[in-house]
Amino acid sequence: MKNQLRYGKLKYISFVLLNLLCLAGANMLAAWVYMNTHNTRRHRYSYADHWSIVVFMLVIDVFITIAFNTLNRVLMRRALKELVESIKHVALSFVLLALVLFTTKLGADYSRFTVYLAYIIDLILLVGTHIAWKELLRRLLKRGRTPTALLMTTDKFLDEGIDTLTKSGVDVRAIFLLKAGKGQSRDDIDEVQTEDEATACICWTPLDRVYIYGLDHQMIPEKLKHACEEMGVAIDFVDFEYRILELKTVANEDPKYGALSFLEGKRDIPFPIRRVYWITQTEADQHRGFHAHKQNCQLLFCPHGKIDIILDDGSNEKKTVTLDGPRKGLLLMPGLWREMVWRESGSVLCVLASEYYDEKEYIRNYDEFIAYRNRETLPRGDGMT
Ligand code: T46
Repeated sequence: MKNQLRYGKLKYISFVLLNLLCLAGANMLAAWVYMNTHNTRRHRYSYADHWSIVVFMLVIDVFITIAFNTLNRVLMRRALKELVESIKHVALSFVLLALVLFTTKLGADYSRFTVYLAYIIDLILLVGTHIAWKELLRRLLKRGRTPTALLMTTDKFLDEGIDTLTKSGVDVRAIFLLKAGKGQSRDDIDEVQTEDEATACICWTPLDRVYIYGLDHQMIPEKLKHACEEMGVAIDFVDFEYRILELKTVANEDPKYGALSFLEGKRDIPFPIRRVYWITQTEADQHRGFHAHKQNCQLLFCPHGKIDIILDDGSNEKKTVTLDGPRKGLLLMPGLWREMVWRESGSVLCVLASEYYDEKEYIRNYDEFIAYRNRETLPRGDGMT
């Protein structure tokens, strides 16, 4: 995250300055009100004291802002949270100032009324300007720029994801990579590795969108979703309908010992595995399937034999993927109509699924499927790739 702090500090400074402005303005107003309502005691009012208190208040404000970090995640705070944080901020600085005022001679000369009033006005200005400024700052940071994005993907689909987004005119500012071991990464784009880093990136970087590529929605961390919601950053899926995967295989030097293929949870499968099932003892030329899933993501493979998977996205064009060995996997996202044809008797079809079995999640009628495709904005790019 090379650039994250740069943006962060900039935004942070703008809020520190706002705080100071609010406090200075509040103090002026309070003094003005005081002078116009306490004419008889005007002679007791010392400008020198006034200014020393103003300076003191401002120093306290900077101290609170930095030391107690009251502006932490200020861009993420909603109105109510903003109010609570501002009350905390004002109360703290009031207590600090009160401690000094009431133990020095200043307390006698300078009206406490002015101090109370200054803090009340400060609180109102603080909440009002912060809320307005947050919105304005977000707009200013986004104005006239190429749309910027954080791309969440796995290292398997990284280059593909960046290419797809770049071609559509999106500037990929950062990547949140779910790494499969050593994995690839990119030197030219900042990389976040933890949920916290990704959340911070959303708060501090002027992003327009988070794009998810090749991952199921269940892989998006709650924290990230929440941050996007708070920051008004949309989450979009740039996805594919299916992918043919080469499954990791360890072949023995002596072929008579065979080969071992394997799949590893998050590393190879972009969804949480909730179910595993397999179809056996099917005779050649038998057809199964004829349905689509609304939510279920799957990884299909055929460790033994040969099976054709015919995929239909509701357009006229159908695609056939032949699973004919243990090294080949087919990653299927929801929303595709499929038909399986057994090309060899006894071929075995194994499936890893993201959902528990739920008949309501199936679409088994083709007309319904077409209506579903037309109705639903599927969370992915257009068509089968
Ligand atoms: C898919 C293709 C590749 C269960 O009770 N639990 C289960 O987990 C599954 C998968 C099925 N069933 C029942 C439902 C039916 O009464 O088993 C029966 C046969 O299922 P279905 O006709 O859906 O089988 P296929 O071969 O047409 O489809 C299966 C999967 O259902 C489907 O998700 O994508 O394999």
